[in-house]
Amino acid sequence: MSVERTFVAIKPDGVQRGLIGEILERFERKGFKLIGLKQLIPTRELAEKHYGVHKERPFFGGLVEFITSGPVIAMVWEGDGVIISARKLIGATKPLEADPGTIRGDLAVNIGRNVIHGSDGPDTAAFEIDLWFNSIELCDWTPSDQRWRVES
Ligand code: 3AN
Repeated sequence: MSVERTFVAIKPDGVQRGLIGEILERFERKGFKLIGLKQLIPTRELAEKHYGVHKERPFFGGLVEFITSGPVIAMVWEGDGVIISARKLIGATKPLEADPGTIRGDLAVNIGRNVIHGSDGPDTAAFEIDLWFNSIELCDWTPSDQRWRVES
């Protein structure tokens, strides 16, 4: 398993519901490394680029309205296999189908208010990290307890 980076965002519903701490804690406790973190209200241009693959879908307009409706917490997490692992921590897109123990399984009920986004593959992760962050906002560092998480 190789060290990867992925883009994760707490959507406006997660921020408004006070779930930032709970969500950050799940990624920290898993052992992933936080490389970038910021709060912003996405512009329409950013939202339309981010959800560009869905632009022909009937829910695209509502999705863009929703993601631009308030603050979002944008993050980059790093670690072995973090792209797939983050998707597992997040759970299925439809919260009612997400397993208990996952973020959506525990904290959401509705597909249009599913709290969190995570990149779905290496190409998407690279695209989304580049879209949401400048390189100066990404911090490469070594946690002091790193040797207790991964074998060197
Ligand atoms: P995921 O976020 O799990 O990768 P995608 O990429 O299929 O899921 O969909 C992106 C976002 O679009 C979802 N998180 C959800 O908020 C929204 N979405 C997907 N399908 C629907 C739908 N049928 N109705 C409303 N919103 C949807």
